[in-house]
Amino acid sequence: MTLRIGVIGTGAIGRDHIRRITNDLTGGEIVAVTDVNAESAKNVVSELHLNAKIYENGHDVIKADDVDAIIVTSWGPTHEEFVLASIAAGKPVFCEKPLATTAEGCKRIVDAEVAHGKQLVQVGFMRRFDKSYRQLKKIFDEGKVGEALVVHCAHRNPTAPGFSGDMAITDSFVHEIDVLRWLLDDDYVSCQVILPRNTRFAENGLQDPHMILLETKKGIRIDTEVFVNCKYGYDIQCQIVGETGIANLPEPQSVLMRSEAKLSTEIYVDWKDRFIDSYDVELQEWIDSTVKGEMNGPSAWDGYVVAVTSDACVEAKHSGGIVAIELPERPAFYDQGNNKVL
Ligand code: NAI
Ligand code: NAD
Ligand code: ISE
Repeated sequence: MTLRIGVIGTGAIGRDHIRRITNDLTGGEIVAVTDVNAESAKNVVSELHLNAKIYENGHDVIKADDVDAIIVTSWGPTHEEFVLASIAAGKPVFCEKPLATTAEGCKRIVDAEVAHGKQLVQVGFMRRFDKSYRQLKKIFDEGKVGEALVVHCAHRNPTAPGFSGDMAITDSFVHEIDVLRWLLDDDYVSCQVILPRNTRFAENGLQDPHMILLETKKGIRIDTEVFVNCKYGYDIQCQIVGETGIANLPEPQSVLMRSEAKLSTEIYVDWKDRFIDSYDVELQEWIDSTVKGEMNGPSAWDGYVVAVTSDACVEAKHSGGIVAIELPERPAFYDQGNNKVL
């Protein structure tokens, strides 16, 4: 069976997901698209030679009889509305992060999904599908470095066009929030944000970099440098310090060069390239499991936990204090997936 997919939002990542489903993956076909910028939707249909209908708005895509499943890649503030409408229509929905821009919005989605009675929502946290993170998790789960004590991370973008306010946390650091609780099989209890000297390259009054400290239930301490105008490249680092050893996230594969009196390897500059394989695996697994009637990736609950943690980090940034991260019990409904965290 081919999964007939409708896409809401044909910007940077929407277009990229449409391209991969159309050209690289199997089992899915884009049959409907929409974008508030009608020109953008039209362009993607003609440039990628899609046999897809262009709709006036997201709700018409969700309602269309020939659409089996939805991908939401519009701007963050629109996600909640489209995910809730997909649940109301009983259709599986893959939503790019954030699930909603507030924790309350994510909770409304969790409540709607639980009331519906079947898991329909997957959130676009693609690092869980990344080969290097999966290798690191395997080593850790096999006990090769013992129990984790400390984790050091870095999330660096060369530039951050369009970033303002707290987006380094709400748009970038959210990936660490998701992937680290999956990696360590733990949840967070508190956070603190330390603001170092600001780079002169930060625009729009942005603080950059941030040092974000998280403490987990098991007592693991995580420090992450989030530096979104680092200039030199797109660089994601993660090191687990365990009781008996250290495990590092593998560097992306690239040719080791000896040239011009230098021994060097390339560093990516774009998240699209660094995680290109992960997005492929993520969407292929989503198509395959959706066709089987399953939902195995990051859930609405995971999206909610990220939002609660991200809100606490924003509060900690502005207060300068240590902020508790408090979550309600996870509904038993979410035990059935294979992506359990705690
Ligand atoms: P973008 O700005 O390039 O694209 C967003 C698109 O949504 C635009 O074309 C806009 O016209 C459209 N749009 C906005 N409101 C709409 C509405 N109500 N109905 C239909 N279309 C609407 O943004 P980008 O970079 O593609 O990001 C989109 C989403 O993907 C964001 O939520 C972002 O956080 C997420 N994202 C996830 C990444 C990941 O690594 N998982 C990477 C980049 C973005
Ligand atoms: P973008 O601005 O390039 O694209 C967003 C698109 O949504 C635009 O084309 C816009 O016109 C459209 N849009 C906005 N409101 C809409 C609406 N109501 N109906 C239909 N279309 C609407 O942004 P982007 O970089 O593609 O990011 C989109 C989403 O993807 C964001 O939520 C972002 O956080 C997420 N994202 C995730 C990753 C990741 O690594 N997982 C990477 C990039 C972006
Ligand atoms: C972007 O929106 C993403 O989601 C990327 O994965 C992330 O690494 C980057 O920092 C964000 O700007």
